[in-house]
Amino acid sequence: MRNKIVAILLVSVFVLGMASLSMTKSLATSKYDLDGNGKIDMEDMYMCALAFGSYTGHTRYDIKCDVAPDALDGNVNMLDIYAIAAHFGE
Ligand SMILES: [Ca+2]
Ligand SMILES: [Ca+2]
Repeated sequence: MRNKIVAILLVSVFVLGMASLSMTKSLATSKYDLDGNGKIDMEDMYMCALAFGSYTGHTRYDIKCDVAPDALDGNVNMLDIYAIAAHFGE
């Protein structure tokens, strides 16, 4: 009986651990997830497309969309679209 309780406790701890691990993973934000919904999807591509061709100080410029190269270059262009597309679905 006691062994059964210990086993159940161990399984519970394991399941909780896995659950919190997967939650941490899904909540981890990526700079390519522009709208922060936890997924790099069409919404992010769309946001970047709206800012496409803009630059620092431009009315449509959105610093969140300027993801490439790693140190942002002040321009939203094909490099940024491509970087998001490369991580699409993550
Ligand atoms: Ca997103
Ligand atoms: Ca850029």
